[in-house]
Amino acid sequence: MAVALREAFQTYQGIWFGWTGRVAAQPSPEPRIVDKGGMQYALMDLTSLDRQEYYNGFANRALWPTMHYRVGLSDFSRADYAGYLRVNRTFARALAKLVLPSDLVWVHDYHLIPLAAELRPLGLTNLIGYFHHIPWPAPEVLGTLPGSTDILRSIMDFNLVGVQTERDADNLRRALIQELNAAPQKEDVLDADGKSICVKSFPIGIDVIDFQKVAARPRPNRILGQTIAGLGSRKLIIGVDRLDYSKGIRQRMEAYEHFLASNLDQRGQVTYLQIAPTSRSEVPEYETLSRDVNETLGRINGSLGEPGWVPIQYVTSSYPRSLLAALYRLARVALVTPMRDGMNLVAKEYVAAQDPLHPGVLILSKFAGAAQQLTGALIVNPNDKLEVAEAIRDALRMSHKERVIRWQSMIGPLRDRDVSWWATAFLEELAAQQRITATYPN
Ligand code: GDG
Repeated sequence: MAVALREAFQTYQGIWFGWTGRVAAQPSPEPRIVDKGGMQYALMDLTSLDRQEYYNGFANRALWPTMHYRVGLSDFSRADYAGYLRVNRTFARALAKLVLPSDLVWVHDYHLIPLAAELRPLGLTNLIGYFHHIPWPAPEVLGTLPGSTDILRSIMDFNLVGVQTERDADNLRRALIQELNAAPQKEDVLDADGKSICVKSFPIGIDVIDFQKVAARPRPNRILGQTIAGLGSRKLIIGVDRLDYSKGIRQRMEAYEHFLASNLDQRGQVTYLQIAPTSRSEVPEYETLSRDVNETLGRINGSLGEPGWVPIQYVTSSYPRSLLAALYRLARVALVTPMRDGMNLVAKEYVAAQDPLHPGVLILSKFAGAAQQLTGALIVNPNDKLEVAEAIRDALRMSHKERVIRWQSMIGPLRDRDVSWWATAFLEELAAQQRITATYPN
């Protein structure tokens, strides 16, 4: 996402406003202005209580699981929710001083849903857009989260809400109609509480040309050399995900185990490399996940491995982008099987990184937003281990001709809807909205 936004900033002038990711005992209420790499940043620290309640708490332990349909993992607390609102208010007060009357304000992701509702009472009538990077769940699922009606009410203070897929847009529109009695108007516009909002899908893309270049000419790297040497004639299967329960890493390992159990001739012939950089390690559910994945990994490698062959290679450190691109290109198969995902950029990066003459095969979950666009992938239900195991077998056996046809069907649409298309489409749509005229009480 950061790569995508940096791209947008090269085209449009702007200030990037946000949290430094750091905590301070007494953070300044004024943002620190930093110029770096041709961009201007306005950055704020938070207190450790803010980080606990706002970031680790409501955003990552309540909103994130609910939005990913994991209602059972969602842990709502009123204190966390109050912290979420408090930090959004702090951000709004600092940001309001930087915004000029003609500026467009583009807000990103679920940490900042109430930001427009906090900015409006400060007198901002600017066009404010919000892009939601993660899934927007069905209204019945969102409705399980306490505070969700307030969240929907605060959404109405944006002029434009962008989501990844038409499925997400439909879910949000239905929630606004059901919970706020919103009235649908022309073309994706709904009215409620005397306000108007446009809800539309803008599938995020990647910088396809740059990724192709990097993959074709990677920087020399020790790990790449070792991987190539270690593979020998074996085929490589790759998975790349933040270590997150939404990504289905444990389930994927079990599907691969199924594949090895039902295709004995493949033992020793393939290697599955899972790159899973640790994330949100302060959130207890992520600790549990890490333990589960390690146990599954140990069991599979212990029971199926042989001297000289480890079925699954697993790394939790983050690799440089150039190495990642080269590994994608080396892999005959990519396993991208999230249980839910707004889009999933790894799927797009894998396709972009392939050698056009010898492309690999993408196995993609039907619950990733990317499945709406990448129809040349083998589309699977990640809950069905047998189906995923069969897809692995089919991908490894797939003829050269079919691999090329499938890849060609995906690369064109990826190029047409790259990251520049995404940023431009969103900003043009935002600029085309009508400014609000209502005044808000202070
Ligand atoms: C959210 C939504 C939506 C991963 N490991 C390494 C590394 N990565 C990079 C990948 C990719 C990015 O991180 C992950 O993007 P995803 O889209 O797969 O997933 P989230 O982080 O959950 O992102 C998602 C996205 O926002 C954008 O809207 O698609 O649905 O959940 O770019 O390459 N990069 C490097 N080393 C690693 O080890 N350099």
